[in-house]
Amino acid sequence: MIGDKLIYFDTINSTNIFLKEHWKELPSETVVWASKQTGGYGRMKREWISPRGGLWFSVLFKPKNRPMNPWHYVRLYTMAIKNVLSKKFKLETVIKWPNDLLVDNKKICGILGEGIYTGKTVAAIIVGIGLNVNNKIPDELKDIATSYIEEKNKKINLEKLLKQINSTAYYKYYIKYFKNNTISVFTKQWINNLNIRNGDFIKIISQNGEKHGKIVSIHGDYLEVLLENGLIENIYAGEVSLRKESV
Ligand code: BT5
Repeated sequence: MIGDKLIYFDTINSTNIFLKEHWKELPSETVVWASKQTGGYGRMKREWISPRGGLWFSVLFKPKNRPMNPWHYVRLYTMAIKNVLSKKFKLETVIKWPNDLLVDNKKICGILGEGIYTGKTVAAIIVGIGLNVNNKIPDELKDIATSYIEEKNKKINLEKLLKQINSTAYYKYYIKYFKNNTISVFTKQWINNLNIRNGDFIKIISQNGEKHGKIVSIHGDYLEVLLENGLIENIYAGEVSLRKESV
């Protein structure tokens, strides 16, 4: 089961970095959890603010006969956390493509998947989960982020929450769908839970600037988008941030 091996730190630079340094000697499904991170990061090495009170953890997967694409494992955790927050804690969230959970358009959870390659094959996948739980949101993030305590004015026991998330990920999704012939069923479920639909107008923000377009079709790892210049382009999950636009 995910988390049978659990490594806990009071304070660490980043739980993802720990697994990047130790993945070789650790078994698949090891969980590393820290009460506080001093060097937490997100995609494109953006800072992830991780004070005490939040749930900061990473999971190691060494997939044998299982899908190799790190994005499947990011999706696994968006679904598991959405499910646990709704069923056990009465907090509804929406999944923002490709890796966030939002409450009223504010980010409560961000997930980062990283692949470790030996040559061209993936030897390990590290999924880092940042969930704002009992932590107050600092002023600089107030407009874009929220936490469970800000929404509900209640606290959650972090160790119990961690176990609930991992067992939901494992029993509800991982052992059912994480096989090469059933993963597409899971991806479809995930797409149905997204806050975007075919036909939505979106703004795509990447390192090369902004583009506007209309979604033609939604896939796990990319969106097919009709751009303003009339061209259809595939927008890949690793590269862009999306802002939904009204017409
Ligand atoms: C993510 O990146 O959303 C993935 C974050 C993954 C963090 C976990 S914590 C455990 C593990 N160890 C790590 O070092 N990382 C993982 P991205 O989509 O790039 O979003 C980053 C952006 O979110 C930042 O640029 C800020 O705008 C915003 N942000 C930073 N800290 C936040 C927080 N605590 N809550 C909400 N938003 C935050």
